[in-house]
Amino acid sequence: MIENKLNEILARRCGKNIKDADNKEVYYALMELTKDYVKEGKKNEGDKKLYYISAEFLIGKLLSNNLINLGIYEEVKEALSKNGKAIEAIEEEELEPSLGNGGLGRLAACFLDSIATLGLCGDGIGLNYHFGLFKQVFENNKQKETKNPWIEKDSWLNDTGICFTVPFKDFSLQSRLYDIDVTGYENGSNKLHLFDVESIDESLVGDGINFNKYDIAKNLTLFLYPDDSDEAGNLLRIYQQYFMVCNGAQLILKEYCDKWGDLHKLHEHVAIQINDTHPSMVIPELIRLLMERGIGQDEAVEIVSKTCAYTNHTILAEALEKWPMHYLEQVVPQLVPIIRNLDERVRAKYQDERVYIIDKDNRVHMAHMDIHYGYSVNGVAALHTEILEESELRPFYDIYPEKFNNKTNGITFRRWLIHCNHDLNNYLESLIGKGFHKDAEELKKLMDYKDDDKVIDELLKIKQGNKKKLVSYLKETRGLELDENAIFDVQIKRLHEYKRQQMNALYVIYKYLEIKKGNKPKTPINVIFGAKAAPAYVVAKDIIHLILCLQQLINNDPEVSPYLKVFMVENYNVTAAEKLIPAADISEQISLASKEASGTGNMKMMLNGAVTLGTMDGANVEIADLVGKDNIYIFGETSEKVIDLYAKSAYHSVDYCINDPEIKSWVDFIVSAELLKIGDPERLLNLHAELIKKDWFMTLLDVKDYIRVKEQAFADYEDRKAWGKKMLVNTAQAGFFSSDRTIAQYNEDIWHLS
Ligand code: 26Q
Repeated sequence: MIENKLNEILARRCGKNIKDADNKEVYYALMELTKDYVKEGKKNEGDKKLYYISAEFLIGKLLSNNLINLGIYEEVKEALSKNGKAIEAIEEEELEPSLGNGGLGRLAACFLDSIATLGLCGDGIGLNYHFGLFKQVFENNKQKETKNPWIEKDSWLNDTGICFTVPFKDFSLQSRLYDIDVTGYENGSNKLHLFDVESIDESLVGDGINFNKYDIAKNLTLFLYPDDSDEAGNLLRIYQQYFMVCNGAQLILKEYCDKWGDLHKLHEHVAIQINDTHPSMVIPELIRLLMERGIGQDEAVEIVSKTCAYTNHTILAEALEKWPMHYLEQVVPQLVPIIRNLDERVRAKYQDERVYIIDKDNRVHMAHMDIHYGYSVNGVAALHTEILEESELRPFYDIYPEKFNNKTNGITFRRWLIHCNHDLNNYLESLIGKGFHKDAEELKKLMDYKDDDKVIDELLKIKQGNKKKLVSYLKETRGLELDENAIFDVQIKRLHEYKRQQMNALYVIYKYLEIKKGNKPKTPINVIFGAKAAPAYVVAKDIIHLILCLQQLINNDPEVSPYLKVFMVENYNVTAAEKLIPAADISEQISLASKEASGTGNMKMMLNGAVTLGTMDGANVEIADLVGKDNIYIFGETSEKVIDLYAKSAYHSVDYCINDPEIKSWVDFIVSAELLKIGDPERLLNLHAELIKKDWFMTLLDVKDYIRVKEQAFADYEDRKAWGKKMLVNTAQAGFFSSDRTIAQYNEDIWHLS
């Protein structure tokens, strides 16, 4: 059946059949087949519709995910293999759309999957970045950014023909809407709406990622913004944000009017979830558009306030968007009187300047606008929401306790288990049936097998198989030579000081020195990193440099490399994550307590049977609760202690160096003769000084406890049976972290879709 269809499509497209066509031709044909299935299939509908508006949707490759959700993966795989083609080879042909930085963008993608899977009527709204996030290459042990194209002649984008006009201060732009189908797992489909600029010009971009930042009409959707800091970059970000929300608001009103008509009742049929503050201008923009359509300002404010809900993803002060008013005046003067009016309403009611929208330096606090003029404010893990309520957003919580709620993040098991770990998924199905695909809590049935040696053995075998596959993948794609019999210790996430990759690097130094002293580990250790640094984030780039220098030093040292190796995986992205996660033994989640809002990589690794080594931060706290202390390795100071240290300015990293010769020896190794010979002395000296003089995220506070607990984890790994049991418990308890649960809660508490 599918074989015939595929042959028909190929015959029409290139006059070939499956056997004769090349992998790329088969890939395109499968894309067409997928789109046909969606066209003929069920669309999710309802009396109320959700719009999840986000500057990032880190969707990853779509082919296999769609085939799984449409229920035709196995049939396609068979049809291909009958004709001498491997589905894995076809998957390789797809370019990954990197339309997100990291956690927040990937969360949005998992949410779309779950919204469709639950049969809810909800679409995504975002931007069609032509190059997405930069591609990372390593040169001279440093990160270099290059462009990362993903749109080909044929792609998942469907041109809708829908165009809007977006007014800026001195000119207007025409937009064009492209849709990507979002398939639900054995359910109906929704859409991801990505807006582009009609006049975009890809030829503005050369080899790197530089381009003329001032030619807005040609450059607006070329790149996704990493957190950059120069003025032209910031302005471009505001152009992007307004372009997104102006188009989004027009689309929402158009769809609403086509179906319902009476704008006074918008909030009864529409919910808008604002993904962090990047889309916050949708609030004044919607008010503006409602007023243009004849609704009075008071009522417009009220309608919008009953329509919009806000999710906070960070408590790092520097990541909370505060735009100077003169930026907004330069880009979108039409919003300025509306924002001033919203601020005046706040000032008329509250005398506390901490809750004003416009501060005394004339900067607009986007989050404050969301909280006052949205009906829900949520954090993304229990601890994170608690910190928002008790400290970061305390004055707002005092005013609006009823708006605050927690929605602990989740991940879609379709991608992060069924697709990325076929062997584990098949084995789980054979033990507990397929129920967990739709009801993730059914994974708990696995607990019945926790003392079953045969099951434990099989889980260990599957992990070993995944390690073997990762070894070949990294050899082929990155030229890395991992040891398949080593412990795979994995830290994969954006590079940021608060995530403390530098602490892991200090462990590597400690272990290197131990091995040199003759203290060799029983089982070799592969310390694996994957991380991109924002191009303008100097310390983050210095940390990458340190790790790459350690990789060169250690992996080429015949005395040490049989016991310890370091790997920094170039261009870590969703595709790489899908290979790394099933192979991980230890999941490094070592952020400074209170700083990681949730984390979602922690959930992915847990589900795939890795054991967490982490601080009591973000969703780690909930993981610890679920698996119990025997099945997780926790270390480090608590968030209370950390918050207190900040409040009292009582942390001085230099004291740790002076008072503890061991810590000093590890830190000083960064500027040892060995490393200075390999690396760039200026960069290594800079990082060394940073750690001793600043260490804003308190690496040295926790490094000793980290090393102690990590050594314990490695020691425990030796008892294979006991370790296998920990793996089983982690997978069994991961059901809570299905994004189906998260979305069901968003719907129950916030969206109220039928
Ligand atoms: C801001 C201003 C200018 C340019 C860029 C930005 C910017 C871009 C992206 C600021 C923040 C982000 C991304 C934040 C993010 O990914 N946060 C993560 O969200 C996850 C999903 O909730 C959490 O699991 C992580 O803990 C959190 O760090």
